[in-house]
Amino acid sequence: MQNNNKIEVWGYKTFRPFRIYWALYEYNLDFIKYKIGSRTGETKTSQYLKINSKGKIPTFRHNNITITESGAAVSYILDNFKKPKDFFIPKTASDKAKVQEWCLFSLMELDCLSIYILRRHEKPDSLGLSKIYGEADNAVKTARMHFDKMIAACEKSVPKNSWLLSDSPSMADIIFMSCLIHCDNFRLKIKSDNINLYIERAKKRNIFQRAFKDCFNM
Ligand SMILES: N[C@@H](CCC(=O)N[C@@H](CS)C(=O)NCC(=O)O)C(=O)O
Repeated sequence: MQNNNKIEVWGYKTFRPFRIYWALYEYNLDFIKYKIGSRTGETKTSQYLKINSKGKIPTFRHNNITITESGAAVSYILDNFKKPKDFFIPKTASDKAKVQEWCLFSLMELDCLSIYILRRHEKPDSLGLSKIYGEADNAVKTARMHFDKMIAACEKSVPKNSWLLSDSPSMADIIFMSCLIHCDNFRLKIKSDNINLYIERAKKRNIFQRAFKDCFNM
């Protein structure tokens, strides 16, 4: 176990830094926040680029280790600090694989292949960055179709009354939920009552609400 001196997080107001905030709140860890935003210039300073050469948020630092992928940062937190009672850490090979399956599915199919394509190629009035990355109507259309297809594919695996793998949340819930709460921004409608109920249940968690308020400055 590591001690928890000096945990730092750069980034806020979007769903990727939120993953780290939520994990830190679950583990009841204090951290120093640098509330910098993407495309404000704050991620392009030479000082920041020395910490994160991608020029993106979030960045996580604990003592001497710096992590510039949100999923890896969450994983580090869960593995290195004292586990709270009400949090699920998989022990068996099959549970570990299931957590990974949810995380990779969310990061690849929901985040990269759906949400991020919309972010890059939607028009500015739809919160997109087509002025920077170019208009790509077909990519936008297929990203929307892909999202619907992936939601339909996973909806039966979402439990009716619990978190994804247990009665306590796990990394799978942090990564999956982070993608789901971002959909509205891009008018991605979740066409699954089961998943919408899961979202409502997850949003009721006090720790989720506190992390959300802090990350989104509410
Ligand atoms: N795979 C990275 C993605 C990070 C990322 O794309 N962050 C966005 C904001 S949430 C960003 O900084 N975008 C700025 C850019 O793409 O230039 C992670 O999950 O940490």
